[in-house]
Amino acid sequence: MARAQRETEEPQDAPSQALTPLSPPVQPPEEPRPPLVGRLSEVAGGLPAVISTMKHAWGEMGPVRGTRLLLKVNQKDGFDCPGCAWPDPGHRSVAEFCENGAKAVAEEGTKERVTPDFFRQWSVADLCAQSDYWLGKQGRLTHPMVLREGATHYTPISWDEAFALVAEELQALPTPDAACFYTSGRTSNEAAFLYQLFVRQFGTNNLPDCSNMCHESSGTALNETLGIGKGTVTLEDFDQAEAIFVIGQNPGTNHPRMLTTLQAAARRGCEIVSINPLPETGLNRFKHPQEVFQLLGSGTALNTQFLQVRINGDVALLQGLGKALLEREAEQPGTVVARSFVEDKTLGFEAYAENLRAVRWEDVVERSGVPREQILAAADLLARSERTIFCWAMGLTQHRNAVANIQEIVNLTLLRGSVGKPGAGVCPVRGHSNVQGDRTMGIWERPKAAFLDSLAREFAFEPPRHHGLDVVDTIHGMHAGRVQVFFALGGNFLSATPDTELTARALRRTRLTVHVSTKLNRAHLVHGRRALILPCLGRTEHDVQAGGPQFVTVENSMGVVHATRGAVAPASEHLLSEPMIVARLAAAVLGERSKVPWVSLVEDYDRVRELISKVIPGFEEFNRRVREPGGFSLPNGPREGRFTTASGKAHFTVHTMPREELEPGQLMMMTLRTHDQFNTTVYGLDDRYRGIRGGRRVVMMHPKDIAERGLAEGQVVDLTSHFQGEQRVARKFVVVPYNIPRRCAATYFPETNVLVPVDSYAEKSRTPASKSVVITVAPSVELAALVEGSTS
Ligand SMILES: Nc1nc2c(c(=O)[nH]1)N[C@H]1C(S)=C(S)[C@@H](COP(=O)(O)OP(=O)(O)OC[C@H]3O[C@@H](n4cnc5c(=O)[nH]c(N)nc54)[C@H](O)[C@@H]3O)O[C@H]1N2
Ligand SMILES: Nc1nc2c(c(=O)[nH]1)N[C@H]1C(S)=C(S)[C@@H](COP(=O)(O)OP(=O)(O)OC[C@H]3O[C@@H](n4cnc5c(=O)[nH]c(N)nc54)[C@H](O)[C@@H]3O)O[C@H]1N2
Ligand SMILES: [Mo]
Repeated sequence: MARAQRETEEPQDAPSQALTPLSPPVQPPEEPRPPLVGRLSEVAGGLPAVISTMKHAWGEMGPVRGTRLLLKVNQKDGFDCPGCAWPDPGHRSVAEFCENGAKAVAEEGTKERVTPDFFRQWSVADLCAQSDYWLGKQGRLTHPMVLREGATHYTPISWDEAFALVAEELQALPTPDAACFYTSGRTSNEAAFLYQLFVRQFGTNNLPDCSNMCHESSGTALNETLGIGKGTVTLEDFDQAEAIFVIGQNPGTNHPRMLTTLQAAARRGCEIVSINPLPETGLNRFKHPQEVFQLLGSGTALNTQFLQVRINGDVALLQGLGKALLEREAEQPGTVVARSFVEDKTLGFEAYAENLRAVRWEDVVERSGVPREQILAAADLLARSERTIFCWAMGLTQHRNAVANIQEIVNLTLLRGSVGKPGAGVCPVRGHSNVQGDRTMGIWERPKAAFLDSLAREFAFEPPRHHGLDVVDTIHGMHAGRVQVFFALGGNFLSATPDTELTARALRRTRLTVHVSTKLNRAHLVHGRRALILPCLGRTEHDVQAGGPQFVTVENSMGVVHATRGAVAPASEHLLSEPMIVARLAAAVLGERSKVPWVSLVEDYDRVRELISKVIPGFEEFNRRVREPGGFSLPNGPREGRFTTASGKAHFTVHTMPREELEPGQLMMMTLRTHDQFNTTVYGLDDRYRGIRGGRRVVMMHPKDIAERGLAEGQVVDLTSHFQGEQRVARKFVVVPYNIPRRCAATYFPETNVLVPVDSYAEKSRTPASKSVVITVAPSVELAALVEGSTS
């Protein structure tokens, strides 16, 4: 079997923590009952959203705490929603949250607790047998816990001893590069800034983060072409756009408040085009759950055009759009191409145009899967609209050619002169609520020289200049024994990363794994020789330090930096804030080596912000400006038509249309989020809009692809992925016929991360290609039969 084949690749010199058959499983267990499949929802929001909001909020937190917390979400004196990074409007309503934001708040605000008693009852092996949903439901972590070498259970440890333990392991390393420091995107600016400073003073740039798996492709693509790794629009631009393209994104589930913005745009006549392999409900019709009259009516129609692209058919489609625009320009010169913009502000137009002239329509249609008339209709809108915004998310960033996907969007934008003016621009819609801010604060394995120079100047030390490890490198590094300490500020590295089984073996080879977390997750259960869980305050909670009550800051998807203040008492008196954890750790590890007054800095977070304002451009007078209601916007050259590339111009780029790589019988699989999860956190077992309930192990397929394989609706199948001669298997998924293009399939993340090959990632950005997984589907083989088969 292919798994055995990978096993033999394991390096011989790695510390002996090899996976024995006795090691507990690393994937979530199968569900007891098959899911129920009903009809797709036609309308997003509405009464079901209100009911679900109340169920989660009151169910987890009780009516008093629940209502108190919800009324503080995204308010100017409240806390930033721990859900997505969609910005808040200037004028806030009393209830500035969505159904899924309420679930995120409830998940953190829950009344349940995971105490030392809980860990006494449950061994690590027993916890492994529980589902992700169950793990999350046990509640908030209350005490620092340690898993000592050879132990079966986590036991309590004091904070001092915990920091000393990390210091001891870090100091024993042959080189600082033998440690990796991961960050998930909920970490505040203050904690992130201190963390990267600590890591660089320790001596490494090994700062992999969730962004490596998320919008890294967007950052890479935009940096190269526009000179900034971020979007160029603000929320106000949506009020003026004439056309909005939503590509590879499911806002109804993942950015529900974006539907309010799209609804307002649609009501004033802005046209919305959705490009997606699936007819996602949120983009179809929307009833605002907080508009009482809306709850009963039929909702607002949102998209005017839906282009049902094949998985990874976007380069073909976007090139088709460009080709159509150039053909119109040839017919009526001077009407489509923004000549003066292209001449004054850009480079490379001729090469781009020449490439598109050579592109054949047959290839565009075949590889995109979208009929030519539909492409022409969308091009017609692009040609008419003077103000177009392009939004996208994971449907574009998680493919081998992800950077090309995004740069083809940039090409269209430049061709139409649709950037650097109101109502127009590019909008990568960020995931985690502060993932963008963490990057701004220096959480990056490939920091720019200018940033390191500022650190060096302000803190009088020589930061490491060589690039550090990203997520993919970190997995390989641990697996090869080169990385021996893994530290995570938030997140769930085991379940979020590709190649779950390999990542598990990698983590199990380390000397120490440490997780700063709010909730229990599978990454705590697949550990190094020793392991620590360090429980921290959540964003919803009061943060009081020696200098009094504190607030922290975050940056939303559109570059607005603002304050966030907790609204309720901490889940346990033993929790520390993230900035405090980082500061005490830094003091314990660096000791006399560091001149930074770590612990006194975090007595008052203004002191941390003072340092940020000295190091990071755009944060001048940080403490004053962040106290203004709504915060402040970071500078953004391209937004003002100033391109910050080396040439000072925006760049057109030329890309080869990717080829279809499927062999007969194979499908292209994308891994998606349900309506009931936040990444690896599972809130419930329903995907309401897609009509799938009570289970997550499903594979959505075109009815003809099901029939062609002799399969039937509801049948239990095994999925096998194929990559460079390697195979990976995930068992027991239920077949669901779905409105999806031929030879495409969809499953849920993280259950199918086991199928994503670690070395299948985007060119340049190295983002795992978790939306381009080549699979075959076959009737499930019972384990017994399998063993028989392999011994015969
Ligand atoms: N409630 C909730 N909110 C979230 C999250 C969550 O898990 N739950 N996660 C947060 C995070 S970290 C992120 S990054 C975002 C993720 O937000 P999304 O990117 O919306 O999340 P996905 O579920 O990965 O959905 C990808 C979408 O792209 C489409 N797609 C897949 N492949 C292709 C393709 O090849 N081409 C095109 N055109 N479309 C494609 C899919 O059909 C799907 O609609 O959401 C954030 N917000
Ligand atoms: N196959 C596949 N894989 C994917 C994706 C995909 O679409 N398909 N998406 C990728 C994307 S876009 C992303 S962003 C990554 C997400 O990767 P991660 O960010 O690593 O994962 P999360 O599930 O968001 O992390 C959840 C955990 O964070 C902890 N946590 C929550 N709040 C806090 C807090 O305030 N502080 C601290 N310290 N901890 C907290 C909790 O313990 C919780 O269990 O996954 C990636 N993986
Ligand atoms: Mo993300």
